[in-house]
Amino acid sequence: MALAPFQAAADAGTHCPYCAMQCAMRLEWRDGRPEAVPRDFPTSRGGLCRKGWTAGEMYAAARPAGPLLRDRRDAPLRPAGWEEAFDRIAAGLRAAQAAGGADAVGVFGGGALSNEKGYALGKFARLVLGTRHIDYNGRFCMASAAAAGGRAFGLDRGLPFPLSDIPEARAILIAGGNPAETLPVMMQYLEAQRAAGGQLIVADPRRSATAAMADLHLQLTPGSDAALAAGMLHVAVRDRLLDEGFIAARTSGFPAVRRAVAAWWPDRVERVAGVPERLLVRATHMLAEAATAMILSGRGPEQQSHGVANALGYINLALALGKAGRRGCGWGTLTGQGNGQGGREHGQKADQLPGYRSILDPAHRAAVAAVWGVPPERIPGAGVSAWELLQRCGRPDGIRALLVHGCNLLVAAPDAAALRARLAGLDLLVVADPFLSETAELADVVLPVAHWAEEEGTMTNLEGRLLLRERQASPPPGVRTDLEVLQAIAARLGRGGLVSAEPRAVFEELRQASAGGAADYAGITWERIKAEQGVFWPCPAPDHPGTPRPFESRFATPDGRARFHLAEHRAAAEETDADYPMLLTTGRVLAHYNSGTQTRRVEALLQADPAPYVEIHAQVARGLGIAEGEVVRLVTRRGAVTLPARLAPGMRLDTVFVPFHWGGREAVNLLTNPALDPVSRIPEFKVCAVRIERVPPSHGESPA
Ligand SMILES: Nc1nc2c(c(=O)[nH]1)N[C@H]1C(S)=C(S)[C@@H](COP(=O)(O)OP(=O)(O)OC[C@H]3O[C@@H](n4cnc5c(=O)[nH]c(N)nc54)[C@H](O)[C@@H]3O)O[C@H]1N2
Ligand SMILES: Nc1nc2c(c(=O)[nH]1)N[C@H]1C(S)=C(S)[C@@H](COP(=O)(O)OP(=O)(O)OC[C@H]3O[C@@H](n4cnc5c(=O)[nH]c(N)nc54)[C@H](O)[C@@H]3O)O[C@H]1N2
Ligand code: SF4
Ligand SMILES: [Mo]
Repeated sequence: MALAPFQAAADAGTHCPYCAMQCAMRLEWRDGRPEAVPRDFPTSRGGLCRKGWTAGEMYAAARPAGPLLRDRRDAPLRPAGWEEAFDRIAAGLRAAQAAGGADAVGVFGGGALSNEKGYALGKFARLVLGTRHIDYNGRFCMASAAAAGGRAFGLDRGLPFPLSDIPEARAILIAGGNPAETLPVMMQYLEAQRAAGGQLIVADPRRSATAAMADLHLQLTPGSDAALAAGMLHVAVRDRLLDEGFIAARTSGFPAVRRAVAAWWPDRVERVAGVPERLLVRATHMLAEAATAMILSGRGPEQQSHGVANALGYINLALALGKAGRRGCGWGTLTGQGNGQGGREHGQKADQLPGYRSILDPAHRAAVAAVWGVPPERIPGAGVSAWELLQRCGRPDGIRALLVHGCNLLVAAPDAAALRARLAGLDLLVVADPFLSETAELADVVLPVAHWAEEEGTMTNLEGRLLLRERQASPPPGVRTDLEVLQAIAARLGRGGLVSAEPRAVFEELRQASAGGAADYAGITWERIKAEQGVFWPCPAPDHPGTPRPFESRFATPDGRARFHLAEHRAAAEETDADYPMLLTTGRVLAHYNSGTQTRRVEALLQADPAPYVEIHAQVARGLGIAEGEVVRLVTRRGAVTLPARLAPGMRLDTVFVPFHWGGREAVNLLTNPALDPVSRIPEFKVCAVRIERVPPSHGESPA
């Protein structure tokens, strides 16, 4: 099922299918095979990482040639026509809602979807299905940073400055991010910063590739970021490093935070976070004494049951040092997914309407209802967060039918065994995916959809810059686009007029629906994106230049001041004990992307990292009698996984690390803790208690 080149304009380009760098590229055809070639662009500047270079090879992989359908729960998937698949879906949705009401169906989206798809999915859920139950995988990703940024600055804009400002920071603290592997093409900006004499501090329990290049590595205990940040602020107060002028002129709420951090003596921080006083003091002075500094947050501090407090702790530090709201300074979160930024703005979230509006605010509801041409009462209320939505699945009084676009739940969500049972209890599971993911394998109906280079659409990168992906290839016959799928299901349910299958028409509607909202796209056109190499939101009018630095003169709060928040350290939801004496943390490697659906289908990437493994400190391994490559069993309160050990001298003695890109019995999410942050509802992917067991040789599998 080879792809055919699409007769695109000579200057038509796209952006990488993976991370939020969205490096610029085009597909060229060599010997009939698509090959990714970098394009010049102000962000990626001609760069691509290994995943970007090999992106074209994804299309060599097998894909379903048409819909697949299961006649009974225990029957195998069989090929079906589109009409039959749509009939089955429409009948299943009607039956679920007849039995359990409008909210008996759920929709699950993702941050890989274009702005148009994310927007259309939100509208489809609210108006076509009339359900309040929609949420998306960004809840596993950016939710804590988004909540913290919104609270402190009045606006969640991942990076409140363009990447090109990074070299202007004299010091940078990266808190729990590993861009050397997760945003490799961004490293040129950090390298330029270093070349200009700037300093880099990394807070990470592992000596990650990024930590290895830092001037200072704070190797904190997983789950202790709020304590570390409070300790740094304590030192700043003690050593008179505060920017009192900035605090007075541009912030509110400092006195209470100042009182709270008084209790975070360096020796207490050392006990809780494991960072020695000497390093704590040095890091604080490095940040404070630099003329300009940035704090960049990754998923390390954010994917925790206290993820919002952790993020707010680092924001407090940036504000107290006066390192925000001016050139070369700021707290920012490194958005992960290709459209992780746009995907969290336009209504895929349970409590959100387009343009970052609230579904609970009567004025916001009225504004969006007017664009949608419905009375505001037609828009349902707020639903529940991603994990809570999944918990309701397969229960008679809960969600009976679920539509998934853009998430491989069985690999990406925590406590995967419990989740599998919930999904198996559904009356109808529909998965739209370009590939047969682990979750699609469990579905009643699989809809093969076009993706990335086969379609056009807009994405919003980690800087808040809108980008245009132009079509590079024709999708295989038998494949439809997500928008065509939504349109067809809507038509079956008698509401076809509500959703357009044309990306450009959807974007035009999104412009209107976002107008006047915080993430205002009203002034952005596809022509402008192309001519100006991206446009930064908010951009309320066609003659507005766009906003690369939204906080330069004032923050987005009503009074224009950034707000300090109490950011109390609290222990992780699960602490170590005699049965589970170590900590497990999880994350990424360079060669694979998220649930691995895409990168595990690219030969070069699979060769680079063919299978998961557990990183253990060499000394700990020696103590347990474990040799390099030997298979060990990791056991948590939720499950057990058997993996080969990699002895890593850069681990903490109390912590092991497993990448999460694999499914089946090797999925680390069989082990992780679904404890949620009270505000962001993000699960605690980054810390749980684990036991390591040696596997007697007779039971061991040979390491992959
Ligand atoms: N190669 C590759 N690149 C990707 C992705 C991918 O899957 N593969 N995914 C994309 C997506 S969706 C995202 S969200 C980003 C994620 O990008 P990152 O946030 O950079 O990635 P992670 O590996 O999840 O976590 C970063 C670091 O947090 C550390 N960490 C663990 N626990 C703690 C803690 O308690 N405190 C602190 N301070 N650090 C901790 C881990 O050791 C890890 O090195 O990457 C994007 N880019
Ligand atoms: N243990 C642990 N678990 C984690 C994390 C962690 O650090 N540790 N990180 C979490 C984070 S940050 C994230 S973002 C998630 C990511 O995990 P997932 O949500 O699973 O994300 P992906 O693997 O990027 O993509 C999911 C699916 O979308 C499909 N897809 C791609 N483009 C399209 C499209 O245009 N339309 C449709 N319909 N489908 C498409 C892909 O083929 C893939 O099967 O995992 C989370 N899970
Ligand atoms: S850095 Fe991200 S966007 Fe750029 S080529 Fe690599 S995976 Fe693609
Ligand atoms: Mo993510």
